[in-house]
Amino acid sequence: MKPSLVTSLIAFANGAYAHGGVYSYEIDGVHYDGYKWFDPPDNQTNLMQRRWYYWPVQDPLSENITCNYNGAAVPSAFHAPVHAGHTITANWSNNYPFDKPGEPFYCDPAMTNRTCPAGFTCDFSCMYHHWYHGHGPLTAYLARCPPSPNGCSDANPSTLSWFKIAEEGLRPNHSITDAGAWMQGDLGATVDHAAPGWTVRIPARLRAGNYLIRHEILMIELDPPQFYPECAQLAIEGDGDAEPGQEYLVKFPGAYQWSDPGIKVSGTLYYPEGRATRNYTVPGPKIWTGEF
Ligand SMILES: [Cu+2]
Repeated sequence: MKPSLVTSLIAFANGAYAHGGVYSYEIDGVHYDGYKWFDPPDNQTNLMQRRWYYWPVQDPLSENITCNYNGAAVPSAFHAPVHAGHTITANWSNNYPFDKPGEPFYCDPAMTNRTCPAGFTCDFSCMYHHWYHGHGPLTAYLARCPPSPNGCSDANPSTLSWFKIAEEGLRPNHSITDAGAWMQGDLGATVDHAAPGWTVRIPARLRAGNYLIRHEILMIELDPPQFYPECAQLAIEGDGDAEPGQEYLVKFPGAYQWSDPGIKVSGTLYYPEGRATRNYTVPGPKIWTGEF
């Protein structure tokens, strides 16, 4: 990393409220709440998502790169059903302290104090605001869990073999600093609080079973970069028999290095060499779709 006064000041300004993660999923029209990092895990049942914390992982070699801080299974072994070939949408939010666009509204980030300013309703919906960052790729991975009566909730995600099923990198004819260059920026749309999520397809021929899905936002505006990995349990159905070959499989940590071009570029966006960058290589392995 290259410490500088400029990036330190930006990092400070983009404080705790500028972070977040996946708060819910949609599969075939069904909404699934995610894990609420600000509520005790034992109060939360029927969750597909593993535990997470809103603060970004800032080291691609960290154990936390796999499934976030304390990416432990939740008390229930619930796996959301999804048919191979169908889609799953992840919905990101940050913790930015505004209740309505333009209206300052404070929510204690630890939610230890839920009192609110007069005239506001304070529940955890005050946490649900649009993704704050706009530079860097989105990726989605799957990993098959070993056979177990509890499915993936017994699995240690860092021992699993992950394969990438989707990515959204730099859009054509953009430099990495452009507004609109990244789908990540779309997640921050502020129309009636209706920011879009990101929808990915489960490979149609994938062998059925219990899988973890790992969504990741990588924010490259600052140095060090910010990784937001989130894992969730899926029961994938179907009669396919396809599985990715070894060349598609990676471990987390292990899949990323500081020297990966798509990571190394972090923090250069506002310097001449970075501003001119019009090619971006998304970190990680090539995508496996299961198609021939
Ligand atoms: Cu952030």
